[in-house]
Amino acid sequence: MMLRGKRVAAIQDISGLGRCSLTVIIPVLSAMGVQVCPVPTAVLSAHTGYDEFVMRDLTDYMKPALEHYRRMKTEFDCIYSGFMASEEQIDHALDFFRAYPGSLKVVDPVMGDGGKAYATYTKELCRKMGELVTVADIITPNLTEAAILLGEEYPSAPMMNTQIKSWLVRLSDKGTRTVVITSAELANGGMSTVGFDRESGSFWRIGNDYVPAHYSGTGDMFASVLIGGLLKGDSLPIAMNRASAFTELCIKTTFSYQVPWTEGLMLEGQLPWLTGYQELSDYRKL
Ligand code: PXL
Repeated sequence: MMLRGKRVAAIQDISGLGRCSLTVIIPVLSAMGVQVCPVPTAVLSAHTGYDEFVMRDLTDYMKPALEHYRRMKTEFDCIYSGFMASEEQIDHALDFFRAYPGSLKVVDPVMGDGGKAYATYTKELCRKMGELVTVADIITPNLTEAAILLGEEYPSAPMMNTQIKSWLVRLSDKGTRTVVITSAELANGGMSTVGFDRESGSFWRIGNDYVPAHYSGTGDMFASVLIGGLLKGDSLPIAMNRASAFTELCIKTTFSYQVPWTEGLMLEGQLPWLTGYQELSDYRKL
């Protein structure tokens, strides 16, 4: 086999304004030395959090693109899906995952934030996302998405460790080996990123500094660094640590400029952090 670096097929939209999905995933993974092969699902002038945006749906591009990669016998080390514009796009994403059973399969079940589903996410689309997570090796919901997937109310108070652990296990029961939940506020630990690896039975927690703001594309950044770390050989807690640390750095940078949340994270000046090798050990057992 030809020697090459790691390659990720990213089944994601590209939004002009607002730094999310491919405009975050490509720079982040490239800085980590991982090649991104974009499979664009839609082109938007700005993400759906803007009052106005124009969009061109690329659903009919997904199947021929997959067929082309199959004909070429293209190998992918990872297939990674995120924001989905329709149920049909989820069916095509399922075909991608099934076509590459040996790849690391990552589903970021993008559906909402802050306790609410995004405007374009109907009940049916959320139900279909529940189908997509069952084929993944790793899922990275935020707390809102975890609640939607489990049919639970968004927690109105900080969660106890026993409760968040049971959410992690119940999500893993859907068929996923590794579950990482972001933006979970814990009674014993504050704002945290938590993870569970079913094979080893281990639970992990990374503490996050609270910043009174949220920005679009934060979940895309977290998942991208997590994937880059895992593909480069990080253990799960170290990859979670790397993803949290870089995301926190970008959040704090952006917060200092007081730009609107819609603009996303000011990552451009921070990319060198990813190109160097950071020794990390800020994880805890959950
Ligand atoms: O970051 C998630 C995301 C990705 N793509 C589009 C979005 C969003 C979140 O709103 O609108 C188009």
